[in-house]
Amino acid sequence: MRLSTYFLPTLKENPAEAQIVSHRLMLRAGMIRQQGAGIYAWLPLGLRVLRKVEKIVREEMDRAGAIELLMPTLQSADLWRKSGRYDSYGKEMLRIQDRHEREMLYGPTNEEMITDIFQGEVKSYRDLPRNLYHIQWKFRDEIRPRFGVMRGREFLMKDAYSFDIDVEGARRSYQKMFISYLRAFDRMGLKAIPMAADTGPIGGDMSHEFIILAETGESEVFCDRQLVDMPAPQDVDYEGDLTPMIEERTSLYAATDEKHEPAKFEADVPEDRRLSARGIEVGHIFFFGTKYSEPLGAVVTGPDGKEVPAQMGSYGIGVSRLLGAIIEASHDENGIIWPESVAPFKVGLVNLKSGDEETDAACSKLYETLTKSGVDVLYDDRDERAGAKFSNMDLIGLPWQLVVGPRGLKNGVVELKSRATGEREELPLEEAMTKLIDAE
Ligand code: 5CA
Repeated sequence: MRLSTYFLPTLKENPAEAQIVSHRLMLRAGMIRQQGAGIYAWLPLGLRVLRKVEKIVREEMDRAGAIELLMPTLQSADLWRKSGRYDSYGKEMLRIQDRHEREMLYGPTNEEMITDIFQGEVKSYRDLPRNLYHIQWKFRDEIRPRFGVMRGREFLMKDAYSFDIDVEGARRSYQKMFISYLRAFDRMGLKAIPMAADTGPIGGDMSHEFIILAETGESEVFCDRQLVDMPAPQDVDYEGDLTPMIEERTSLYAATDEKHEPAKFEADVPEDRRLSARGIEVGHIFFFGTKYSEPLGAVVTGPDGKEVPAQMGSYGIGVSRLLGAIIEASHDENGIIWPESVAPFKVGLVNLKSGDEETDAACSKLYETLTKSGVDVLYDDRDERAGAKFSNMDLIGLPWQLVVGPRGLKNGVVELKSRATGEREELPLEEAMTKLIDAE
């Protein structure tokens, strides 16, 4: 992408309305713009990151055997009356009437709808287990939307729903999601800490939140709670046998308890392994058994010919919130530091002297060769001061800056800078290109 024809409205000043660093940087880096309280437009740079985060989540869901579908944002009130949640959900639910005065709502979550879809199609235990998910916008009329995408009213969520014939199966489905969450967050450069949690309006018997430690975590939710200090995800061999990891994690539950009540983590974890901190909830998983399958009639015939309601769980990831969490975890005083896996572009190509024939030609060659090789490049070809280009690149946080100027070109070299470490290296042009392509 050539910056001269792109849409990247960066801001030099800190916007007054932003209280936390991720919100400030998302506004300054031209990623989002507010369109109403807790409602944001995703500008091109922000959208690219959102899509990358979404892709990682999708890949890990697929790897865990979940199947993607897409449900609508608008739902009928009648469906929610069946579960009793139309009345109990309260003011967070945005209620709408269509032209026929039919009551509708903008979905805050999809337990009712997925259970309804399931009950219409699945009749036998032979078709189980199944885990169905979608990545869709949700609306919750939060009383205090704040911190940008961190607590929005409209936000992008991945929600998955598992259906099993018995509690044992449902537990396995839950554990699969547990592991797949750790993998997904790990791939985004985040150390997520699983923590036993309340089930809130979703309901159920067992629940875990996945928390990213950050000073700016929502204090009213997380302060003074004990987080469980588990091994960092990268210490676990994901690609190999998952059994040790599952065993290690599940050893912390009251695993044989019929009711599947979560263990009192605080009590089970020795004093020296506890920590108390604030954090950001990026995921939340629930096991709720037959809470929705019973009222919505999602029954299947078991091997003995008897009908039983499906055992269900639901599994949410705050896709749009993750962008805020990643920035909270990875930035410095100059701007964002994107982990490569979610960076909007891998390389920022800085032309130190736009208009200089030789520099323009070298940059164009680099840009075209890299782009053709599948490397995402943002080429700053504008007629701007070098200093302004550098601070802009630092602000938007691309992993690599490739700096090209007339002086270096005289010696056949360009400069490659790592945003994360700040290290700079002078390299022959071809070598810089190969280095970036080979790392793909
Ligand atoms: N149905 C269940 C699981 S699919 C559910 O809705 N769970 S939830 O309420 O915990 O939401 C799932 C995730 O969405 C949360 O962990 C959080 O990361 C994200 N989320 C929830 N509310 C908001 C919000 N207002 N703004 C941004 N992200 C949010």
